[in-house]
Amino acid sequence: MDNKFPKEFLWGAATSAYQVEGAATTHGKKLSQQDVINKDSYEKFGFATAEIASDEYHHYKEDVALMKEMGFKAYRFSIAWSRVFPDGTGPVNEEGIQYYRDLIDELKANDIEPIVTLYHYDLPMALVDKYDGWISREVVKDFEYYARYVINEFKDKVKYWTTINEQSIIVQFIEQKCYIPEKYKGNNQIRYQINHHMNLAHAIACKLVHELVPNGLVGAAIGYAPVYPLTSKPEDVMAAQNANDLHNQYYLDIYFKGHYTKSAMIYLEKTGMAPKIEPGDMELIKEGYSDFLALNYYASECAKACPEGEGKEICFAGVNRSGKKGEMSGYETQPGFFEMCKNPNLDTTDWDWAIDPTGLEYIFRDIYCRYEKPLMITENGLGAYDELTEDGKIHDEYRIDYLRAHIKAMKKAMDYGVEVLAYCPWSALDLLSTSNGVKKRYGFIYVDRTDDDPKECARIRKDSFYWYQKVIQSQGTDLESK
Ligand code: BGP
Repeated sequence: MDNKFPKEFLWGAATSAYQVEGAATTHGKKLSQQDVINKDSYEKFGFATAEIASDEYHHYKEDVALMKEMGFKAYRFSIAWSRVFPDGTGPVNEEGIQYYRDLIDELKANDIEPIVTLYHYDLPMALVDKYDGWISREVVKDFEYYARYVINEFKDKVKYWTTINEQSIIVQFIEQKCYIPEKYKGNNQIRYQINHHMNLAHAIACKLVHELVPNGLVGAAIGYAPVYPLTSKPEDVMAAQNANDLHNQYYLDIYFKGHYTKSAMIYLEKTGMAPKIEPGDMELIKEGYSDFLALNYYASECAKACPEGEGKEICFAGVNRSGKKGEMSGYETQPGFFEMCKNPNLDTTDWDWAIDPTGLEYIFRDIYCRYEKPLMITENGLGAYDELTEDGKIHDEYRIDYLRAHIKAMKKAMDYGVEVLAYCPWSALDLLSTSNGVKKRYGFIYVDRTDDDPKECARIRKDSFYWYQKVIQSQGTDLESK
């Protein structure tokens, strides 16, 4: 077996707009729902806001130079809708679109392939104010307006497009990912309604790429955690299948087969959470086929049986805000279907995410064998506390261990025939976490700031920076040197 990854393999890393850019309300940009949600997290938990984030807006040239130094072949990032169309629709913000032209040109000049995500959680707040955002079907036509403009603008420079980031995670963590007006709080049906609108938007974006971009390739970026049964008791195995159907299959079937997974839909109908589907919707979804699947893989999950009639109520995923192991606020429960739980066989991060490289090999094998479409990793990484030592270094051995194990798992899957186009771990540089501020770090590049103090956001190469440089230089054969 050849040890090397294919020559054309796209080594890189990922970020998203609101988590790195900053300049949240300057240069013509107006608020996105994430700017508002993160301001609230700052007030409640003391986490940094998105106002400055990693200040990539002002550091992008330096960041691209660092990516080049690491040897990147690709950079996966997202475009902020509210930077391009500050009001969601209407006139374009020239300065905003120019920022992305400059970023893409800078990447191309450095032979780094842009992998562009159209939507990464940051709906323009104007559309929330206008019609409650993704809850309303009206958003679909505004998304089309935005997507058409952006795809058309970059059709000659961007080949790889991902549509909507992590619909499955949006459903789970609805209030973190979407601004939900007070009157809808506690209404679980809107989770699946929002997702249905996103499926329409996803299909439209796929069609637009196929129509406008010569040789363009498009797919969704799914947050994918395989669900294992807690034990080999048949009831637990069945619960894991139910959880897989609702968390994973429900999305894959839309992207690749153009329909909703029956078992999951029947459960949603039974519990009053099913989306309203209008005539023509499913036809549109079928037409918006995907060329590949982008996977964001961090962890696997675990489920056990949850018999009906034991007094349990429907609840969705918990979150660990403290960054102390074991302080997860709860686990999703779908009575009669499944209950999520901790996997006793796996170690976790400080935020209780199970560390499971084999899970990556498992999902690659499983998904590829079922759909036979190329896959790419658009996120994978370890959220950790990093320490900047007195001599200006960051010894993030733990991150290297995590990434090394996942690259090995990916290679094993490839050796068994899985077609993988790219590995873009999370994240190129430190950024604002979706749920834990900036103290939970993921980057190869350290950004010198804290939750309270943005300082100058100076960039510092971590040990993992030099390690990844060698990985790329050696086409994935040298995973050991530092
Ligand atoms: C994914 C998101 C990213 C990201 C990452 C890590 O779900 O697509 O935006 O931040 O998870 O999550 P967190 O920031 O909560 O640690």
